[in-house]
Amino acid sequence: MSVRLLARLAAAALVLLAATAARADDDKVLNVYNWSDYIGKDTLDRFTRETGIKVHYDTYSDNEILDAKLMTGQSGYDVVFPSATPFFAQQLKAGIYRPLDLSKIPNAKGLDPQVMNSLAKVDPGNAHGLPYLMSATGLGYNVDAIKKLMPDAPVNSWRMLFDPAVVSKFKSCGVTLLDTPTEVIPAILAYLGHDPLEQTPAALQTAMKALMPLRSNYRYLNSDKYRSDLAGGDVCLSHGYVGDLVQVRNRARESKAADRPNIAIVIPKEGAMVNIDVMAIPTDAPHPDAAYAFINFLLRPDVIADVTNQVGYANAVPASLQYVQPAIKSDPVIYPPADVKAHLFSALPPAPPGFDRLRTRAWTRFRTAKED
Ligand code: SPD
Repeated sequence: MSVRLLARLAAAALVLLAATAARADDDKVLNVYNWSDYIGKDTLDRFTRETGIKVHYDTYSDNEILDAKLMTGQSGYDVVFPSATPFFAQQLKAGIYRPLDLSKIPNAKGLDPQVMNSLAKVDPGNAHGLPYLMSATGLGYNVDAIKKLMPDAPVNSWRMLFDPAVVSKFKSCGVTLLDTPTEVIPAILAYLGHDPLEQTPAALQTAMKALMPLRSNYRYLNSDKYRSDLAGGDVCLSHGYVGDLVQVRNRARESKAADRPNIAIVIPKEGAMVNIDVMAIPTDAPHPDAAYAFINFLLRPDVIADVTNQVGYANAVPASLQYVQPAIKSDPVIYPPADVKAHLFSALPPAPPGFDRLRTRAWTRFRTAKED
């Protein structure tokens, strides 16, 4: 063999080695897109310590933001957390998720069969997504501020947000709504005594007719900002995800400020949305093996219990309850008792064709409507 040939072979071997090393390195990376404040402070570091996989972690505050990113394709994410209905259900129809290989997620065996069954209604055989955390959507309020403005306020009812005679009393101290029609419209339909899950032009019209004149009572529509504002006493009444409101309540309790607010949380008596956020792997995920390792890690009872303890959302792993703090396990807004559960509504089905556009248009009109 000539010296030149030997040199060429050695160079080729080096290139191959470098490529293999780069690929191995690449497998040690994971890109996650999750809701904000929805994981334990040290969960990602623990995962990296145990597996050597480095996590790039981005957050969003609305299903709509995740949806837009996923539907344009090539998001670059390996694990995402859409709400089961209507978003995950709709995205499944667009074929954007990989069928899961459950042999790579052995901890999935520990998932609550009831939650799996309810998820299977939108994802037959639980083929593409597994439950992460769950919560109702309700109200958080500053007890003293509300009492001062209306001593007999109907605090356990959606009237707080949607009855003009009630919500107008709180305008001065700051009322906020989640910036998503898939939460606000079912809530106002429940308040009006309609089927909260009806998605017809007539139901939309009913909801918007009641909502539009109320616009000036809401200081803003936002799914993130209200948390620091409510905890800091800058607003007094917020529509929010109960787990997020639990974090607000904790933050206010831990505050050293003399005027720290006393925050109460309610699931309104007319009923409220409850939803499961799902872990799923996009079809074009660049690191599917790392994604499997992460989902399996999150489903370990001690790991998911730690997440529940820190973020105030219930999980679907019954064996984790032994590690969940008693105060959280027994908190009726986090793990609602049967009588409250009976009033929760879930499974807003994927919108009929054309309805989504109608709803988005109506929502944009509402969001940008002029203040009085
Ligand atoms: N900060 C975490 C928020 C998680 C909210 N889950 C959304 C449920 C939608 N119905």
